[in-house]
Amino acid sequence: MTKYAESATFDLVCKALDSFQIEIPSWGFANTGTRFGKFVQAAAASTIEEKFADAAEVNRLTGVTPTLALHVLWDLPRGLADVPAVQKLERRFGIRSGSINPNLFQDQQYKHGSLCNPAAEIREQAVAHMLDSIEIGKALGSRDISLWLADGSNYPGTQSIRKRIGWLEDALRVCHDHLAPDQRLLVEYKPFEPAFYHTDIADWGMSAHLSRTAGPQARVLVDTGHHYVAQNIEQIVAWLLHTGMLGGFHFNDRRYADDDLTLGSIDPYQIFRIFHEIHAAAADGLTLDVAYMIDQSHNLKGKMEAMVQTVVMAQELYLKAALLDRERLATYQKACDLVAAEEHFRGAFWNDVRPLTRAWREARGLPADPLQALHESGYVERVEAERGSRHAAVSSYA
Ligand SMILES: [Mn+2]
Repeated sequence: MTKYAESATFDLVCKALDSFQIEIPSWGFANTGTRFGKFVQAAAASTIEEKFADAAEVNRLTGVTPTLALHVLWDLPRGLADVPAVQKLERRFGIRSGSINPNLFQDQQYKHGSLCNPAAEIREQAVAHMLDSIEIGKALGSRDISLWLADGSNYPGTQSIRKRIGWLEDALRVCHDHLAPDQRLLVEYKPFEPAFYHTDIADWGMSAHLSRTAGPQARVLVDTGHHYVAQNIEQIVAWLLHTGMLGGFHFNDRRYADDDLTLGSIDPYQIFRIFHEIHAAAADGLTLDVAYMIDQSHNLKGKMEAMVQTVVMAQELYLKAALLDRERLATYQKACDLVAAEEHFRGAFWNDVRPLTRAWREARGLPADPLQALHESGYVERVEAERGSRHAAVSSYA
């Protein structure tokens, strides 16, 4: 037992960290690139089996990542027919399928949109893919269908923005009607890219509207990278909490656009401020049902290292915000004691919680330093040797 394990603070630490789980994405383990190039990593996963193996290793090291987000087209290319194989991997690796991510951006027919395409038959194909994804979710016992739409247009006047809103409302209502009672539809937004004039779901207000018109099981998904540079994301989170519309997060960091950088690598204070809003809402008695997911795909960093680093960073920032004395903060806020409030708030951010997360891991029988444990395990070198020759063969075709 460390000295921390006996303190009152440690009870709070356990309460916070025991309740914080984070979902990792299957695509975070695969080779991906930028639109300019792809630097292939020999250790990257190329099959669904390898993605499950990597996820299991991250969960073994951190103890808080029991689910793997799946991408329908990449992980279940045959749709429902692939479900039994995925279930076998779940049992073998002790990892459950997490959110199901439909793919409405890759097929050629989606050049001018999917659920918002001006052609009714293409919209129908897109809805059919959504319904397939919902059925896959039911079969796998996955609760969340996580929708990100690439739809939009590149030039003014080329599309009817309003007609596309109507098509989208209709499509999401149909999807919602097919959800099982315990399923949710999460609607993600993004201001631009790949469309550069208008994006059909550009911000949280549009997501919230579409979720409300879809039905009571739809919620907004906040991807931290999907905002303009100066946007106050914690204020958006506060609004979504207040209105009961916050469904979950895709975590990553950004400096310029949707950069897919490791969570907290550029602005850890922002993630702390977001977590503060969540802890504050919980303390005020709001009912929360928030899915924490990572959405990062690293082109340069090692996939396994980046994933473990992200989970550890998320835990540290979550804990810093959990340990903030909110009663004291409320006193300062009420008195409009600005400097005291700010100093108290940022003091919690500067609190080094790493000895506490370490003590919690030891108390839970987990490696005290997951990143170091990854290095010592030799896992990356092992899979590099196993997978490397196959990647070399694959990349020579590309
Ligand atoms: Mn995302």
